[in-house]
Amino acid sequence: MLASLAPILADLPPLWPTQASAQAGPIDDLYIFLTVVSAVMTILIFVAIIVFAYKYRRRAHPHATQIEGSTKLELAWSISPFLIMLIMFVWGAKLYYAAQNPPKDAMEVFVTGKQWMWKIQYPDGGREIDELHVPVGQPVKLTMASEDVIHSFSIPAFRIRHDVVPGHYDSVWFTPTKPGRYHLFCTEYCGNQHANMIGWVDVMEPKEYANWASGGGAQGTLAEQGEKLFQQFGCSTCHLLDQQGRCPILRGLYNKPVQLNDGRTVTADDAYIRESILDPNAKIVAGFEPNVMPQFKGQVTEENVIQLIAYIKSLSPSTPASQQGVQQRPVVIAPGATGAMPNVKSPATQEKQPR
Ligand code: HEC
Ligand SMILES: [Cu+2]
Repeated sequence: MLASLAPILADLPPLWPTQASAQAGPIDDLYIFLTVVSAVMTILIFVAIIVFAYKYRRRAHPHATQIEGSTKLELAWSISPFLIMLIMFVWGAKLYYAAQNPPKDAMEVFVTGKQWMWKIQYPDGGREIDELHVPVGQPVKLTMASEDVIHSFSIPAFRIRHDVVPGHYDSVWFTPTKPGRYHLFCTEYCGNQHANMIGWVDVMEPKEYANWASGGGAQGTLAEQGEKLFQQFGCSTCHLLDQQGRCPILRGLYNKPVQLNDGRTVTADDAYIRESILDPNAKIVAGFEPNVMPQFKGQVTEENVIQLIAYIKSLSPSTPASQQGVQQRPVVIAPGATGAMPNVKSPATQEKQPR
């Protein structure tokens, strides 16, 4: 009986998937710590139940006696679990914080989840479905959007997983450490074909990767694709590149502060630009009118938005703001007069380049 089980057991995947990213080891260490603490506590509790059940059984103690509490004992079993939990909290918070903050030199890849596939876009314009190619040793940041329902992007070998919620961007990052081919899953039930929403990550040696990537996009870089869409959707008729009419100039917009007509200041990051395209009235730039820019929700796909953002990004030189001189985008100050179209401009503020 046992002998016939052996081949089945040998075929089972290992308890822990391969560790193929820089964060896999530290995450496993924490997980092992949690498991060991839970196991030890469980054993302690069960041993105590059995020992006390025997020691204080009714036959040996027909008459109940009063036991006074022990402050020392109570303090010990309150404070020690508290300290152990604190270790879990600090350890977990550290890993969580690291997971939320991709390094600045991370390579950017865009992922769109759609029933039932993962669409991948690279900055050079290349695109794939259910396949992600990355070079070993290079931090990679994924910016993820959903075209329909909630999906969840997971690469067990990298110990990463993140929900991809429609309506905004989610992101994860990792540094692959081992060349190979790893599974990529959707881990949120997202419809009847959910189980087929599976792909592969190919981690390649840098040279091999350069070879693979040299093909690039057949339709130009992501930014070039975005530029085409910018013409196609008529954005260019309103947003002139160098001349401010009824519409803000988009050159130099990326990652700069934007003053809104309600007095708030926001940063023009991916999420802000995405919202400005899909739902322009959500935030109105100070000095401009609402209801001028048409809503593009339903007309442009999440993939199109990623291309448009890449184009708008390419209009911003990546030199630090302090060196941009005249190219820097003027910050528009909200005009006091209501509805006044011409706007007062202040000289460019010397903003530090936000991360
Ligand atoms: C009919 C003219 C018009 C068209 C067409 C138009 N926009 Fe706009 N856009 C505006 C106006 C007016 C504003 C400023 C008011 C606001 O914040 O919605 C604006 C704001 C923006 C902003 C925020 C700018 C900032 O300075 O913060 C972005 C980004 C943007 N548009 C992108 C686009 C893209 C991309 C397209 C094409 C898909 C497009 N727009 C098409 C008129 C237009
Ligand atoms: Cu899914």
